[in-house]
Amino acid sequence: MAQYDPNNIFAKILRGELPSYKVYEDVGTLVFMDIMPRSDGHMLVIPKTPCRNLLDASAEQLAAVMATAQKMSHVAMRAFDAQGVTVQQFNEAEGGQEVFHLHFHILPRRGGDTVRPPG
Ligand code: DGP
Repeated sequence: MAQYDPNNIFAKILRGELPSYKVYEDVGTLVFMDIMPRSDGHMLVIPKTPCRNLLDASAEQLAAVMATAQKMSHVAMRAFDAQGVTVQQFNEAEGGQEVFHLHFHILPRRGGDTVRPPG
């Protein structure tokens, strides 16, 4: 597997070098709105420390990211008026990953909707 690239887009967002619409932050994680939302309220949860994807994540990073993903799922239900939540995560280009900093997609869902495919 390739090395972590510190110049990936999400690392730049973490360093404040690129703008983002932040919705939540704690000591280990950051949450911001996806620039190409596939459902209304599409959020991304990332660890603040370098991690390419699930394959090189530490137990601490996973615990922090999953705890935040659960919080944001509740946010999706309440603030984004969802009736359900889809959580997605992709690993390596062949697995559908486009940005190589670990992230979980939080997709608020409503009755009768469809999640648009990535890309
Ligand atoms: P993937 O690596 O396939 O799990 O998806 C990457 C996601 O990141 C995709 O839904 C679009 C989003 N994205 C790409 N560039 C930016 C950006 O500059 N800002 C934000 N907020 N989201 C981005």
